[in-house]
Amino acid sequence: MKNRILQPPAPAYQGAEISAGPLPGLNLVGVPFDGTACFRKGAAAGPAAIRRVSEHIESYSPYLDLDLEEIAPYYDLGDLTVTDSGDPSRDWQSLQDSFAGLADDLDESSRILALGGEHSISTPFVARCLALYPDLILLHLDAHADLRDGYQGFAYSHAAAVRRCLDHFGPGHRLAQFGVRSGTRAEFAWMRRERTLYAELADFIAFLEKIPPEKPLYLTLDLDCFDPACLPGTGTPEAGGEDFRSFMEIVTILKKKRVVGGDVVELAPAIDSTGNSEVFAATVVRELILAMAEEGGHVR
Ligand SMILES: [Mn+2]
Repeated sequence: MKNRILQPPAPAYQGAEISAGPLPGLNLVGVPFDGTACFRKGAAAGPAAIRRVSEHIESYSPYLDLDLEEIAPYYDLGDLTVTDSGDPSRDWQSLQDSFAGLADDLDESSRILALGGEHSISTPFVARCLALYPDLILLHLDAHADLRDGYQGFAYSHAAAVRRCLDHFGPGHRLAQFGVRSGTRAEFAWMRRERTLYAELADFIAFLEKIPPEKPLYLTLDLDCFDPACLPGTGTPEAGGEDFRSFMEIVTILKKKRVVGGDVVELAPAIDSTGNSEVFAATVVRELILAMAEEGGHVR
């Protein structure tokens, strides 16, 4: 791997060596960053935990009837280099700089599945896809609305993740949110007014089903959208939430759609001493790799 802004990946999810030129197809990249977390830190350890436990789960998904070993090649680029100085602005800038280095190696055919890290890491990845696709739909699965215009004095806080993505929206872009059950009165008023929130799974499924197959989608998945009973290892858990079955109903539809980018954020492995959360997260990542592998007919 030629790019010095990336640290080498762990063995799991590691694809073939990439020699030169734009990075083709589907690429994983870890973003071990939790510089803006407001409650409990630990999401910086997310990418390493997902890679570690991914070696111990099956490569085959009975839900999608696809196998990681049979799909088109995908690549684990390793982790973006980020700093942890305790100064959110400085650390956020280090993330921007590393992302800019990665973006130099991407072209329109490069699709990224980013592994957080906390939710603030999504913004540069989402912004790249918004710039490439003027009709992109941003799918936001999260317990939190993330629509604040900054939090605790910092504009790029993870509590403002979606608000910062909206800064990059053009007239043809659309936001669709699911799982949100925590936010301010103002955030909920905005979601109701703009009709971005799907409160019931059936409504969200119906919305997804109707999306034309060529429409570009980006999925930003905050793992705290799951019920804390399923996935307690996250910094800001919320009672209630989704389980794996309802998630797979969504993924089964996404498999038929054109997902051009995504991220899975907010796994904080140390918060769950049983280790179940990281296994859950790795399984979620496996399903998303399989669902994204087919975009553009890349399956062998
Ligand atoms: Mn959240």
